[in-house]
Amino acid sequence: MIEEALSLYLVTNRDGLTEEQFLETIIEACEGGVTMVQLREKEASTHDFYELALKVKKITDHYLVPLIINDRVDICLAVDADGVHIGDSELPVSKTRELIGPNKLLGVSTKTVTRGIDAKFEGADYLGVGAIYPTTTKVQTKLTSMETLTQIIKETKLPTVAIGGIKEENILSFKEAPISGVAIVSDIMQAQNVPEKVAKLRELVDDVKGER
Ligand code: TZP
Repeated sequence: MIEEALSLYLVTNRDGLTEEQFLETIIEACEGGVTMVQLREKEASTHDFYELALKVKKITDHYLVPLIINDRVDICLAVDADGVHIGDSELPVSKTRELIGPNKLLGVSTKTVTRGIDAKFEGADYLGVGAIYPTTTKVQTKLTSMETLTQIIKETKLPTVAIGGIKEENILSFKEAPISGVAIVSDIMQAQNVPEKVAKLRELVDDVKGER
């Protein structure tokens, strides 16, 4: 299930959108064929994050698309999301697993094989690796090479999504990397025609995965 759910993973960004436009974008992305949604809120208060997560969950539930909460175990549990995605600044992976229990998904960001292996043994279900390409999305990150991405996947044997600067024009560059999918913010959130964009991205990622 996770292998399919990671195919086209929308990571949200509310910048420049009203709440209505934001929710509409998620609806259109689900209709278009994203396979998982991560609600990523870096500045919202706990209360606002919770309220927004409830609204997003109504949408993702309707489309049977798994919802992952970025960083916040408490929000994940409070809205009964499908999982949480954490990085180096959050609780340790093992503690996060303990808190969410065995049935929720746990994603971990990593840039190294060592961190990936540690994450696996502490209970990660999947890894997020990047930024693979330069990104315009507000994030503190360094570039990770295609070689490192491939090495992380081969050595951890965990389902892995690539992230960072991924768009329609460069998805096919992942043909040689054994990714489970791509995680995308701006190419979807800023698309003029979201369903059309998502359908095209889905076709490309299915093509990349289908090669194997
Ligand atoms: N982590 C590494 S790069 C990134 C995150 C959250 C942002 C990716 O955004 P975009 O717009 O798809 O480049």
